[in-house]
Amino acid sequence: MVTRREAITGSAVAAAGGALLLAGTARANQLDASGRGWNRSFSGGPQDEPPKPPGEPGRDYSPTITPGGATLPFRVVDGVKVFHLVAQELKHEFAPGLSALCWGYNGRVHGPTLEAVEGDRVRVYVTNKLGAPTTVHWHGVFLPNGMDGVGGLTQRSIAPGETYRYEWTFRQHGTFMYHSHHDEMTQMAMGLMGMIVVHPRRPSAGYRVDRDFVLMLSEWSIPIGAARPNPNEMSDFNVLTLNAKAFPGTAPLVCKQGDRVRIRFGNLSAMDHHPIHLHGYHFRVVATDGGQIPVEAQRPDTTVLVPTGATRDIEFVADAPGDWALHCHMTHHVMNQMGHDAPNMLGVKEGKLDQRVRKLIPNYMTMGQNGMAEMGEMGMAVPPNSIPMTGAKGPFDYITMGGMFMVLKVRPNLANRDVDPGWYQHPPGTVADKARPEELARDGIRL
Ligand SMILES: [Cu+2]
Repeated sequence: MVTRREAITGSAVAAAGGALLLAGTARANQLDASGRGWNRSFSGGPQDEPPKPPGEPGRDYSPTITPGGATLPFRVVDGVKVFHLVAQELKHEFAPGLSALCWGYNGRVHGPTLEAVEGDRVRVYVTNKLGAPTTVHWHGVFLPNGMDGVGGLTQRSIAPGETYRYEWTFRQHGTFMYHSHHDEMTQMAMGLMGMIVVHPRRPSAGYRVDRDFVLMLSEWSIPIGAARPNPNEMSDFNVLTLNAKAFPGTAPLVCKQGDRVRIRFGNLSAMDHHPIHLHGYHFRVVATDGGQIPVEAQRPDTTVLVPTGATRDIEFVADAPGDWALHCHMTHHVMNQMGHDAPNMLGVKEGKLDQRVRKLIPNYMTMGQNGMAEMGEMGMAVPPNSIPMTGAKGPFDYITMGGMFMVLKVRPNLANRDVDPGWYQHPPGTVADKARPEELARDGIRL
C-alpha cells in the first residue's frame, strides 16, 4: 500500500508511474488507426502507401453537420476525390440586420467543410476570383511539402484569375482546417477559411456518433456603417462568430435525447482564444488537430479552451433534454458590435440631463445605467446595417447574449433532427419562477 505521502515524496511513485506511462503509450499506439504510433513524425514524408478506394458517405462514414454552413461536394475521377474551391468576394449576413462584403469560398463565408476518409486520394482545385493573390494552406494535414500552401515558401501565390491544383492522400484522421496563407492578416480577417474533417478508415466503436457537428470560431472588426470588415484591427473585435454567424444568427445544434454527440471546434480568430462552455453537461475532450487523445489522458470538462490555430473535439451523450446554452465564456465575446470605448454608465443618475440634451438632440436618451441588456431589449433603432449589442427574444424574456452563442436543443421526441424544433417545453414545476409568499414563509426567508 502506498500512502499519499510516499506517493508524493518517496520511491514508490517511480515504479507505479513507470507502469502507468507504459500502459498509456501502448494504448495510444493502439488508438492510432494508421498503426504507426501516435507520435510519429510523418509531416511532409513520402506518401508511400497506395491510396484506398474513395470512402463513401453513409457506408464508410456518417457525414458531419456544419450548422449554418455546408459541406463541400466532390466527384470521384479514377479513384480520386476531386474538390473545387473558388475564392471570391461576397456579401455575407452575420445575423439578421448585419451584412458585410467578405471573402469566402464557393459563395459562402466561411468556405464549406471539406470531408474525406483516411486513405482517400484528394485533388483540390483552387480558383482565385479575388482581386489579390491567394493560396490555401491545409492546416494540420500531413502532405508533401509543396502542397502546404504557404505563399512564397512552398509555392507561387495564385494570381487573380488562376486555378491551382493541390493533391495528396490523407494519412490521418481528425479535425483540421484550411485557410489562406498569403497576406494572412488581411485574408483571414476577411473570412478565407474553412474546416476539414477526415474520418477514420476503420471506424471503431469509439468513433461512432449520432451527431457530428463542425464549428469554426472566428472574429471580425466591422465598424458600424462599414461595408467591409477591417483587417487592420488588432484588439477591438466586435463581431464574434460560430460558423461566421453571430447570435441570434447562429443555427441550433439539434439532437435527440440519448444521441452520442461530437462537436469539432476549430479556431482561426486573429488574436483570441475562446473558452467554449456547454451548459447542462460534462464532456470529454477527445482529440486535437494533433490526433486522438489517449483515453487515459481525456478529462471531463465543461469548458474547452480552443486556442487560435487549433482544433478540439469534444464528445458527450445528450441525455438531458432542454435548450442548453453553448457559448464562449469571455463575456465580451457574447456581445455584438460592442464599442469598447463606451463610458461606464453603471449607477449614473441622469437626473434632468436627458431633458436638457433633448433640446439639442431630439430623441436623446442616456443608457447603460443598469447595464447593457436594456439596449437590445428596448428594440431601439440602430444605425442601418448594424445589430444591437445583445440578443434576441427568447421564450421567456429577452436573451441578453450575442456573438459566440448558440443553443444545443435536446428533445426526447424528434421526428427530424435537421429541423429546428422550436423552444423547449419544460415539464410543469421545473422552471425557476417567482417565489410565492407561502414558500418564503415555510423556508424562513425574510425580505
Ligand atoms: Cu471567445
